[in-house]
Amino acid sequence: MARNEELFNAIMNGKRKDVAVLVQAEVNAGTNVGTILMDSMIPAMREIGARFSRNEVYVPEMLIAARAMQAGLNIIDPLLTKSGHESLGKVAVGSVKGDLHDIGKNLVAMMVKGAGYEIMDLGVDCDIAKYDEAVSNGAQVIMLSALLTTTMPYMKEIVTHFKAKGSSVKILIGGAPVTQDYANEIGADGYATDANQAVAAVEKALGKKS
Ligand code: B1M
Repeated sequence: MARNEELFNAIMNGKRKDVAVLVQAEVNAGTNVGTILMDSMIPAMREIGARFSRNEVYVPEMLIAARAMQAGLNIIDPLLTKSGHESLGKVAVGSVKGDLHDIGKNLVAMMVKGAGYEIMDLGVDCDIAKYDEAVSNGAQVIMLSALLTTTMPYMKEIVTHFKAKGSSVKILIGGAPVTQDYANEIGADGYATDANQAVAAVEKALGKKS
């Protein structure tokens, strides 16, 4: 599908209600939700970030764009969720301490949930105690999201913490500045560039697929 310019601009301009209407219209027209996300919605977030880097927009504009994006994701969320299936496993997901970005984390949570896993959404600004609690409550995998170069190092602290405890929990990491090399460096069990790959990483970590 070509980019839906109206939807792209509505996200960029933070028009929450318009975004909801436009996403619903695409869904009603039978457009694949992945296509809506990849062709129009995620590019809008990238563009707002690029404009922020060029000092053309500031934090408030990024914030209202994020809220508009979330309004669209709220429509997509139930469509991705499989119903009537037994959970394939328990997965906790959170943005690490100091990081308030949650759009990518929410998207990852939706896709993993849609693939049949039970999601424990820990929210943003998660310290080690939060992940610890999730593991005590049965999480077999924890997914760490970081969007800032300044919050990435906390991922290493989390991995070190669980390794020192001898925990069997699988730790997967992701987020815009995170790389496979970084995952290798800190000893994480896996890395994913996007929400689709995150599903594959969970399946691999739990031995559901080779
Ligand atoms: Co912020 N911000 N922001 N921001 N923000 C970025 C990240 C930035 C790149 C913008 C820029 O300069 N171009 C920059 C970071 C620079 C850096 O660290 N190198 C930045 C900055 C600097 C900041 C502040 C410091 C600004 C300030 O206050 N001066 C501040 C920090 C706040 C904090 O966290 N403590 C800040 C604040 C904010 C808002 C609150 C205004 C808002 C967030 C609102 C919200 O999330 N509810 C915001 C936004 C919206 C952005 C941008 C524009 C968009 C992020 C986004 O939603 N992307 C962003 C620019 C950009 O990313 N190009 C930017 C869309 C989303 C679908 O993609 O999150 O990458 P993403 O997630 C992807 C993958 O990364 C992956 O899958 C997702 C789906 O495909 N993924 C995982 C993510 N997590 C994963 C976990 C996994 C696996 C995959 O686990 C296994």
